This record gives sequence, structure tokens and C-alpha cells, in this order.
Amino acid sequence: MQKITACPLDCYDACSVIVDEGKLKGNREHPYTNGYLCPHLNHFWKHDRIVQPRLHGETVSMERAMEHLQTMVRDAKENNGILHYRGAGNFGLMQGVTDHFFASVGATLTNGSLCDGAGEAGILEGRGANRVLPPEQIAASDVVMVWGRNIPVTNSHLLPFLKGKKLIVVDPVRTELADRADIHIQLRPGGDLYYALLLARFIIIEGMHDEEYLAEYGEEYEEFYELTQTVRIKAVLDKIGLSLGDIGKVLECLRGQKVSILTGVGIQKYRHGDEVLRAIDAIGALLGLFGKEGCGVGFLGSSSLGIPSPFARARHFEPKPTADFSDYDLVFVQGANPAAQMPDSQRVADSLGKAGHLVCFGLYENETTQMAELVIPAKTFLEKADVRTAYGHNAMLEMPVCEQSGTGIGEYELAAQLCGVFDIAIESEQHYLDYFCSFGEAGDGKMLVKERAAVPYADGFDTDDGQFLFLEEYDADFDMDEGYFLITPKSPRSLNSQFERESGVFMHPSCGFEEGTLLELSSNSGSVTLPLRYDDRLLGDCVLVYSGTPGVNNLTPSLLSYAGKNACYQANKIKVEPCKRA
Ligand SMILES: Nc1nc2c(c(=O)[nH]1)N[C@H]1C(S)=C(S)[C@@H](COP(=O)(O)OP(=O)(O)OC[C@H]3O[C@@H](n4cnc5c(=O)[nH]c(N)nc54)[C@H](O)[C@@H]3O)O[C@H]1N2
Ligand SMILES: Nc1nc2c(c(=O)[nH]1)N[C@H]1C(S)=C(S)[C@@H](COP(=O)(O)OP(=O)(O)OC[C@H]3O[C@@H](n4cnc5c(=O)[nH]c(N)nc54)[C@H](O)[C@@H]3O)O[C@H]1N2
Ligand code: SF4
Ligand SMILES: [Mo]
Repeated sequence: MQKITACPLDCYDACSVIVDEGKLKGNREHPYTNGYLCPHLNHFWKHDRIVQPRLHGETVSMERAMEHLQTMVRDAKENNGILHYRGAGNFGLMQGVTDHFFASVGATLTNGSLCDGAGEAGILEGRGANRVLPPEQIAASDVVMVWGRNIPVTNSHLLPFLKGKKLIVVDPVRTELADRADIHIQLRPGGDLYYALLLARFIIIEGMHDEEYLAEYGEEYEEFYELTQTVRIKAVLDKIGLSLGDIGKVLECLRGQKVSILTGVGIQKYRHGDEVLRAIDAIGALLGLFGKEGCGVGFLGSSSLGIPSPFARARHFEPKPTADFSDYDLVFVQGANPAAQMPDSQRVADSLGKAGHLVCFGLYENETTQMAELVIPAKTFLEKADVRTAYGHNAMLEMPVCEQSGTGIGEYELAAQLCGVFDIAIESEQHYLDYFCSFGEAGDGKMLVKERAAVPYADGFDTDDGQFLFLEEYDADFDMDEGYFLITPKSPRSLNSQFERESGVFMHPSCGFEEGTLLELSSNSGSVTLPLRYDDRLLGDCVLVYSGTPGVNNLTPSLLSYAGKNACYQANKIKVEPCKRA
């Protein structure tokens, strides 16, 4: 019998999936899924999952694993020493049920983000809430400006909505989308804040700003104009690798059109990531793009907006990118691979190694499970009930049980067992599922999260006075010191460290090293040796290593963004040498 569920993965698209005798197919009836999936789900069965719990390297029963976990929690709880570190390996809302247990026993949880926290902080500063720009609005625009988002790879279900639009791509890489765009602005990595400030300045110089709109929603725009005047045009354009023409031709393309600007995580992997989003939002505000049909600025919208968590809240938090595991007696990792995906891998490995006890609750073997004292296999998304929302659209998708299996344990079941033992109140699984679904309502061929406007910010912003708050100062960390810029985007083959991980470094063929050479990349944080592959889509002063490549985060720093406690994966410059051992 066919069942309909949703892809659980951390992805803009949140596809609706038909499960037919174990086969996974894209749902034709769902307007955002359009009948196809991506390689991750098409090859879902190819990837070996963890089948048995493991304690000190020995296979044990689930009963034994859970008993051991209980003992560890009991001991660590007394010392106030538990860290619950949860990633987004599965995006279902029910994943948070373990927070309920751990928060209730006084554990520390994480805040901040490895992902979109810097950008979101900027959006919250300017707009007050981070609302999704729905695909329907994008489809109604004339011009789409894609800024640091790799749509064919990370958000491919949006492609049908871009048909027939004028396309501008701002990306240091000549991506597939850049190749077919009307305009490609190939700036140096990290140059976005300056570029956005210059665009904003010329929007005003050229009189393209929407004065009527600004009088109502952006009163402070003149102060912002003064701020944009502090950017030295010629010097800055040289620095970021652009010319005046790169401003002029984009403004010509935007003039008088319905414009959607789609930003992604690429532009905010820096300490000043919040300022980049604020400056791009300022362009949106100046042009009056917010709250208008066929217009807007979209980032990774808040997927939980309007759905308050039903779970207990923690009182102690540790910033996710810099968490010090060695401070804890028990570290419980769920749906994540911090040993590979957090920045500064050497520090992370050292710190994980010094945790009293490390437990890993997940689906696949990875660097973190290899270090863990106890490994607990999870159930797949087909074997447990859940509900999900997304950061690329406003749909809500139910995820019923599609398959029975004796392997692994679901998050609800694990949390419920622990709550039982420690005498903590927890509602039934169905209660939480119903609770989540109560925030959904039927829309056009889909369920939507209630009260998420079809045209976001149509009634002004979510700030105290409804006004857009322009950036007031900036601290663009743009480093022209020695070394290459590191770009670390998502791979088509992996989902961060899940599935088929990449294993090379990519540079322009003019780099002076022979293809296939083992190169030692090093930064202030550490080094990694990877085979060189040519990629003529790159600028000469960039090295590209995909997210999920083993060792990539040896190169990235233990730094938090100025706002949003986000990781700064592209903050370090890189030295490249032939590997001496080769
Ligand atoms: N250099 C560099 N580093 C990066 C990034 C980058 O761009 N460059 N990107 C960052 C970003 S945006 C993100 S979001 C993070 C992601 O980093 P992580 O959150 O660590 O995510 P993954 O690497 O995808 O690992 C997810 C794990 O979840 C487990 N899992 C999957 N499904 C389930 C389930 O149903 N239940 C349970 N319990 N476990 C499950 C799998 O075993 C898998 O190992 O990486 C960050 N790291
Ligand atoms: N196939 C696949 N899909 C995924 C994921 C995956 O790992 N694989 N991960 C999922 C997750 S967790 C997330 S957060 C999303 C993120 O998805 P995206 O938002 O698309 O993020 P990235 O791929 O990191 O980077 C996007 C683009 O930014 C560019 N870029 C890098 N640095 C800069 C810069 O300084 N300025 C500008 N203008 N552009 C820059 C990169 O070249 C890249 O083309 O994707 C999700 N979807
Ligand atoms: S595109 Fe995203 S949501 Fe759709 S199947 Fe692939 S990973 Fe899942
Ligand atoms: Mo992410």
C-alpha cells in the first residue's frame, strides 16, 4: 500500500515522498515537490545504517544500551554535567522530544548555529522576524537575484519557479546557475557586505528608492545612506574584484521590476555574517520589495516560526560552534557529527576525547560514532511518526510510520523511556503529533503552517514599531592578507557528512600545481592533505573544499560570528603547498 511522508533531511525543499513497497518517489501532487526527489533519497537504501547498539566497541542489546545510558545520566546528573548536543540530521519536529528529557534533568543544551545563525541574527535585527519568502512570490517576480545560494544543488525544487525570469547570480564560483544567468557577479569571497552597501548607495544616487514605501516603513534610510558613503568606491571594488560596471548593470536589470533576492548560507560564513544580510535586506527595503507580490528577500526562513515548542526549555546553553565537551561528564550527541562538521576539528576531537562519557545517537557511522563509548542506532524516518516544516517554503508535512522494523529506537521512545525512569512528565507521542499538526491548515494542494502570510511583511515588519531597522555600523572583516580564500559549500553527493562524501580540494587549472597532486592546506587552525582537482569555475585565489569532506574543518576556526553565535567556516585564509610526505 502506498503511503505519503516527507523527506526528513535538512534541506530547503522538504519534499513530499510516496513510499510504495519500499520504493521512494517524489509526490506529483505536491506543488513544491513536482514528482521528483534528489540523489540523497533516490539512493537512500544504498547507505549502510548502524544496526546494533555498541558499548565500548562491543555489540550489545538495546535493553543493555538503554540501561547503560540511564546509569550514565544518573551519575552525570548529580554532578550537573550533561551536554545534549543535537544536530539536524533529521528535521522532524519530534526530534526535539529529547530536549524535553534533557532540559528536565538540568542538562545543558546548545544555542547558536553551525548553519544560518549569523544571517538570521541580521534579519532579526532589521525585520524582527525571519519569514519564509514563499516560492509562489518568487514565481511571480520578473527578476531573481540569487546571492550565495546554490539552487541546482541545495534547493533544486525551486528551479521550476525560476523559469523565464531574468537571473542575476552573485557567487565567487561560476556555478551551473551562474553559467546560465543573465548576469554573474563573480566577486571575491566575503566581499558581499561591500557590494551590497555600494548597490544600496547607487540605488539612492540613481533615485531608484521607493520614497513612499520608505516614509512608511524605513524612515531611517537617510542615515543608512550616510553609512554607505563611508565605503571608498574604487579601493573597495578593487579589493572585492569588481568594477563599477558590476553595479551599473545590476541596477539596470532591477530598475522598475518585480524583484526577489534569494540569499543562502554562503554569504554569512564570516564573523560579520549578520551585517551582510542586513545590508542585502536594506536593498530590499530601499527598493520597497517587502510586502509586495512577486517581490521580497528570502534567506533560510525560520522553519518553526509560529509553532511554539511543546517541550521543556533548558536553563543552560553552550554555543554550538565552540562547545567545550571536556567540561561535561556526559555528552549525548543526536543527529549530528560534530567531530567532522563543527569548525576546528582538532580542538573538537581533543575536547570530545576528554568528555567523561560520549554517547552517539544516529543513523550512520561517522567520525563521532568512532569516538563514542555508546552508540545507539536511530530509526529511519520511515519507521517513526513525525511532522516537519521547512526553511524554503511554508508547507507542513506529516510523516506517518511507513515501515515496521525491529532496528533502532525512535527519538520519542528513547525520551519516553528515560522520562519514565527519572519520573519526568511526558505526553503521549500522538499528543505531540496532534499538537504540531494543529498549527497546519489546508492550502492549495498542500498543508501550510497557519498564519504564515502568503506575502510576508505586507503589514510592516515585526520590529517594535513596524519599521525596518537599517544597519547602523559595520565591521566588514575583509582580509587581503597572504593566502587563498577558502570556500566550503555543499556537495551534490552528500548532505553535509551524510551519504557520499567528497575527498578533494578544487582549484583553478592555472594554480601551478598538477592535477592529482597531494596538497597540504593549512590555516591558523590546522591542516589537511587532499588530492587536487581542477575546477575552472573558480577564481585563481580561491580553494574549494566541500562541506562533509573529511578534514575540511581542520582548517576552520573556533570563532563565533559577531551576532547569532554562528560558525565562521570561511574566516581563515589558507596556505597551499605540495604535501612533503607525498
Ligand atoms: N566546512 C564546513 N562545515 C560545515 C558546513 C559547511 O558549509 N562547511 N555546513 C554546516 C551546516 S550548514 C550544517 S547544517 C552542519 C551539519 O552538521 P551535522 O548537524 O553534524 O549534520 P550531518 O553531518 O548531516 O550529520 C547528521 C547525522 O545525523 C544522523 N541522523 C540522520 N537521521 C537521523 C535520525 O532520524 N535520528 C537520529 N538520532 N540521527 C539521525 C546521521 O547519523 C548523521 O551522521 O554542518 C556544518 N559544517
Ligand atoms: N546536496 C546538498 N544539499 C543540501 C546540503 C548538502 O550538504 N548537500 N545541505 C543543506 C544545508 S544544511 C543547508 S544549510 C543548505 C545550504 O545551501 P546553500 O545556501 O546553497 O549553501 P552553500 O552550498 O554552502 O553555499 C551556497 C553558495 O554560496 C557561494 N559562496 C561561498 N562563499 C560566498 C561568498 O563569500 N559570497 C557569495 N556571494 N557567495 C558565496 C558558494 O559558492 C555556493 O554556490 O543546503 C541544504 N541542502
Ligand atoms: S531535495 Fe531535499 S527534501 Fe527533496 S529529497 Fe532531496 S534532500 Fe530531501
Ligand atoms: Mo545547514
